[in-house]
Amino acid sequence: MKLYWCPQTRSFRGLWLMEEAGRPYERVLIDIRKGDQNKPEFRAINPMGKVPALVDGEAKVAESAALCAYVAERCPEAKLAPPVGDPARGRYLHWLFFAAGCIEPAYTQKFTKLALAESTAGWGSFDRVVDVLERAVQPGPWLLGENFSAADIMVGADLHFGLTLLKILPPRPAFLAYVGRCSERPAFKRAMAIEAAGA
Ligand SMILES: N[C@@H](CCC(=O)N[C@@H](CS)C(=O)NCC(=O)O)C(=O)O
Repeated sequence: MKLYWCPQTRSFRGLWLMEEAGRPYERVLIDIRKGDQNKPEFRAINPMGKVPALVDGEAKVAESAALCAYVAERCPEAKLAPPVGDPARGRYLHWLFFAAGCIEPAYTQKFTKLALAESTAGWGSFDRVVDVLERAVQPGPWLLGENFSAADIMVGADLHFGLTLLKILPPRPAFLAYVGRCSERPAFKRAMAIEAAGA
């Protein structure tokens, strides 16, 4: 598998994912600060011209949550997703989609101070998303209980960057504890080291 990435971007999720998956993979640097994402070769992989993206033989995948779902299926030995038929799969999919569909737009709304009716915005409001996340990560250790999953990569990365780089999340104890558990994972540490070396 080839991961197309760029340091200090959302492609950290892809790095963490591949490190959790544990299979050998190739990293291809797409320097979005130099415009690599606009080259036709990369647009053929992700027409949006955004990282991360993944190529696996004939398969092309973009969107971080889709990468998570794809790699979890592709590498079942890493146990990054409950198997089909397991009731835990419901909540797994819920949190995977929640990260893309609710956390990201809630952050954007907070940054832009965009006023929207809660019933109209698909994510309700920033405060509603934050409260729901707090209840989700509180019991721990992971979103699905004892089993870490690719949903923790999506939600964990958003909470980590929400607390650190973006400083947009209130530092509630449940968030600090959950992000602390995420950042203690060896795969997270390896992904951070790759980021640091690439930056
Ligand atoms: N929805 C995408 C977002 C990816 C994204 O926005 N990547 C940014 C970097 S953080 C990017 O590649 N920007 C380059 C550009 O738009 O030209 C995902 O979740 O993977």
